Amino acid sequence: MKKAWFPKIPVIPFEGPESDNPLAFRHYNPDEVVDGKTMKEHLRFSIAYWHSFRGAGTDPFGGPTICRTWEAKGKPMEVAKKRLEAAFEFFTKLSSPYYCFHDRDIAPEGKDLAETNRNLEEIAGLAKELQKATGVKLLWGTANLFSHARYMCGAATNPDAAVFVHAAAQVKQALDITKELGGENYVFWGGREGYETLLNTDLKREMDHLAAFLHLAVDYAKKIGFKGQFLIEPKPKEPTKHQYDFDVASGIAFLRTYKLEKHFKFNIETNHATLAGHTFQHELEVAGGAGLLGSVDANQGDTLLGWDTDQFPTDLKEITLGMYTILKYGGLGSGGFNFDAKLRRPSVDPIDLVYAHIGGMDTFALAWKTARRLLKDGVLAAFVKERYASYDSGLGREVEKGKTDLEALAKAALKQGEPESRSGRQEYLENILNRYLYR
Ligand code: XUL
Ligand code: CO
Repeated sequence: MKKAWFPKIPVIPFEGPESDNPLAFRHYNPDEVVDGKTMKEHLRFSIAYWHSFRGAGTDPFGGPTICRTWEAKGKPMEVAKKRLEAAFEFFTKLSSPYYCFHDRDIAPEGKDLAETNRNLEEIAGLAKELQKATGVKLLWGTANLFSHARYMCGAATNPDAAVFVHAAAQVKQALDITKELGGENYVFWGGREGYETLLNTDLKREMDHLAAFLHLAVDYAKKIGFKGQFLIEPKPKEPTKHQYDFDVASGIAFLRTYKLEKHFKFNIETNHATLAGHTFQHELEVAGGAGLLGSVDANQGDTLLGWDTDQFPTDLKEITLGMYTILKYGGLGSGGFNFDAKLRRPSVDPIDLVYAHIGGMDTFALAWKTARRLLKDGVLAAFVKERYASYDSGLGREVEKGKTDLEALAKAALKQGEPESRSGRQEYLENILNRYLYR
């Protein structure tokens, strides 16, 4: 790459937990081999193009606060190219093996769809070169079907079929370039696939249309030989009042209703989980239990704010519990940990972006190490196993195997008397967790 866009930022070294160098990793040691794989390969970190390279600090009350050097001058396509070079320099300096983008993040819209498509194709060509030169790979691609005014009433769920058609064209090209760039997954986040009011909405028809849209994508992927994993990213609301992919449980019902469950897994985002009134771990448990754990959008919300603040993740307890569930279910497969997180509005310097990612990566690396110890020692698992032991034999076993009936159980209940009261030991277990978190 020709020019250093982050001249003051070195390749971030690993210096260990005792280091007080703010520009060093304390827990993420990309090259350390653990169980035959490097930490880089285990953790599969990814940087989100939209926040880190398109985010400018705007909020509903104010315009941009952040202006990077590569954005300062030039035509949109020239800026897009400089931005892409800056991004790959950043990915490399942070030892992030992956990145993710929406089609419209990397290339500007043209005067019509044909020009927009050409812009994207050209920029994707440059992305391919930069991927080759740096070894950074594409974790997933997606299409932005929510920013443009045409999508104000949804994309696949828009009442106007012409908008559905436009969105389909966008997904077709996004799939083409994701395949071309070796993307390992493809994400659908239905930001505007929901409604503002039921007064003007045919909910059933909209959900049918969303399913039809996803089937079209699955069929096209098959046709072009795209082998990546399709992912649904649930979120209950924002920007819509109600989004159809509300949470993992409603997502599973949707996928099964429309016979899509073989083709999709879930991309679970921490802040979306909390917006749905769940914990991050809850969403991972529901997906893991259904064998549909796909990938993670790593961030965190703010308990005092009711919207998607997309902060960089620093909450060790929340992430360790999530990581515990992920490891318990055998990991994320082709997924990874994508930092779908943005700087706070006053964090205007390039170095803030570096601190933010160091913090996020170190939080996940430490959480991963702690969760591995928790699993290896088996303290929580042993307690849970014992708690359900009555289902391992006798009547409990018959219930699980579907080999009993209500009459037999009613008879047994008369015989066995009142069930014994047994403690759930929550406080004891919380103390154990703290011993692992803060030792
Ligand atoms: C929005 C969000 C998206 C998706 C990709 O809340 O999380 O950025 O991750 O469209
Ligand atoms: Co996300």
